[in-house]
Amino acid sequence: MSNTLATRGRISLTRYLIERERSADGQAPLPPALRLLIEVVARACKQIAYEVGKGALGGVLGEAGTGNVQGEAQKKLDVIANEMLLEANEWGGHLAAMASEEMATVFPIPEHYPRGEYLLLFDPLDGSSNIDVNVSIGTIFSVLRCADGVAPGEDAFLQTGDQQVAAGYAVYGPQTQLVLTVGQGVAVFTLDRETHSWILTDDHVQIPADTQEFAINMSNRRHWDAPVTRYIDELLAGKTGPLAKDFNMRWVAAMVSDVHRILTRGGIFMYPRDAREPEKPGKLRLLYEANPMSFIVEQAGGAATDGRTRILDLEPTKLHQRVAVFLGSKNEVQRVSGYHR
Ligand code: AFP
Repeated sequence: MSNTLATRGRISLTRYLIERERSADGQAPLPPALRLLIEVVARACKQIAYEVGKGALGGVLGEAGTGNVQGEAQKKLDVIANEMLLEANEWGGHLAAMASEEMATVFPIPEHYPRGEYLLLFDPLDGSSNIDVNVSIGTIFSVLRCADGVAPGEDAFLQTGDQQVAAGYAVYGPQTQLVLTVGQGVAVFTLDRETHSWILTDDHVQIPADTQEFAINMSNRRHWDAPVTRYIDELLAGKTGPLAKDFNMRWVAAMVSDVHRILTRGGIFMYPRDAREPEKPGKLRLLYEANPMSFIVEQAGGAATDGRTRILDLEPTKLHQRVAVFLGSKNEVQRVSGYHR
């Protein structure tokens, strides 16, 4: 808990954003339309949190009986969360279009609604394989600007991650939390389930540069490239190896949860490319998973690469393109990236 909060009492998300809007501390003020966008997304995440919490009682578990553009079977909650985000955002006048992991093509704002300057991308329910076993899941979102005069089609979304104006995620776990950056550091809000408000609980998130904890799906070891195998073997060698310290391992299989742990206590998260599908550069999607998470991690003092290149510098060519991801404590991300180079 940073001392700012201790002296200011309960700060709601709305107050936090309005104070950013009036920013007098030399930081770029937050445009009101962007404040509205973030509040609408945060409200939709609250709705999703309540649906998630119903579980079997709400008939939201199991498969939807449909597939998505990724070739994955959709869970009911994938579809429910996607529809909640579309419905919440399509009429407000703050967006030009939306894109989602669950939709093959871009969703332009319907003609009968006003259009705005922002583009919203999201993974409506990240960690779907955890839904039916009651393990944390989340929602990831990213906000870009639609350049003046540019039609809000797929090409408008193909911007490097450093063009993001905001990014965040909600994590539906023992606590329901919203993590947000507008390029001025990282703030964490916790859902007060009695007043149904997002309340600021940390506004100076910092990732330690060093760590003794790593996150990777070890079952893929035989499929990794040599630099990854070398690095992981050094971590496993602990005190007896070149890194001269022991490491712990965690793998939640929901990126939001592994990233949240890293924001909270440090660590390195890795999803490298592997030989199972050599034509794919990785499993995670660049535009609505890697880019928003990399923006947040860098704003908290961490680093994020695809093994060689800073993720926020990667030039996208397709809406659903995938990327390898190494992110978290800066010194470890630099070490494993150095092995690739
Ligand atoms: P699902 O949404 O299909 O469960 O995938 C989640 C995810 O994209 C990411 O959130 C996890 O870090 C990663 O995949 C887990 O992948 P593995 O299931 O291969 O470990």
